Amino acid sequence: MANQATLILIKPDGLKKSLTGNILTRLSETKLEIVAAKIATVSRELAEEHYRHLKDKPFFSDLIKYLRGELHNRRKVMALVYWGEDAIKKCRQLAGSTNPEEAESTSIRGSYGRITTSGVYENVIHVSSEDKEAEREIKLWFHPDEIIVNLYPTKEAVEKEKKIKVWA
Ligand code: DAT
Ligand code: MG
Repeated sequence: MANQATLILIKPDGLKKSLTGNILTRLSETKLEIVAAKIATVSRELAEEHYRHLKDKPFFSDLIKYLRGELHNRRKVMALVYWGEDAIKKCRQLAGSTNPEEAESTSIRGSYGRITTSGVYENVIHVSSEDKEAEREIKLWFHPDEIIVNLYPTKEAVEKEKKIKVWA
């Protein structure tokens, strides 16, 4: 298997439960390389685009609220890109099944996830499911220059009159 990239999100429940260090330690077992990392607030557009394959599901609006941190009063996620051999399979294995009650008890979701009474799967982390999805998601969450390796082709563009914030 060649090197591949995967997006990892530590979701708002993971941040609220102070699991960041723990999750990163578990993921370090994979010996994969972290090639991008940041804390990000999640706009409605970003959340809906991220989970667009689920937009017809009855739980979609709760899922969007969950990812945006509305259920945990933590309006942020930690987003990372892991890179290396078999990255998706290795990370998904450590994450465990989507449903935290079905996830192996030693997996991240099995250890720390829960299902709320309203049926939301609070499963602590997101891991891309396959190469194409990883590419779509990584391009959604990161700009090319936030990633320290060249994962996908880029082109040069000039941004005209864009206001940016600088240190005062
Ligand atoms: P995964 O995150 O394992 O790739 P997915 O892409 O099918 O799973 O679903 C994305 C998220 O949506 C998942 O992490 C939690 C939520 N979800 C999926 N199926 C659900 C269900 N039946 N009830 C409640 N939430 C669900
Ligand atoms: Mg998925």
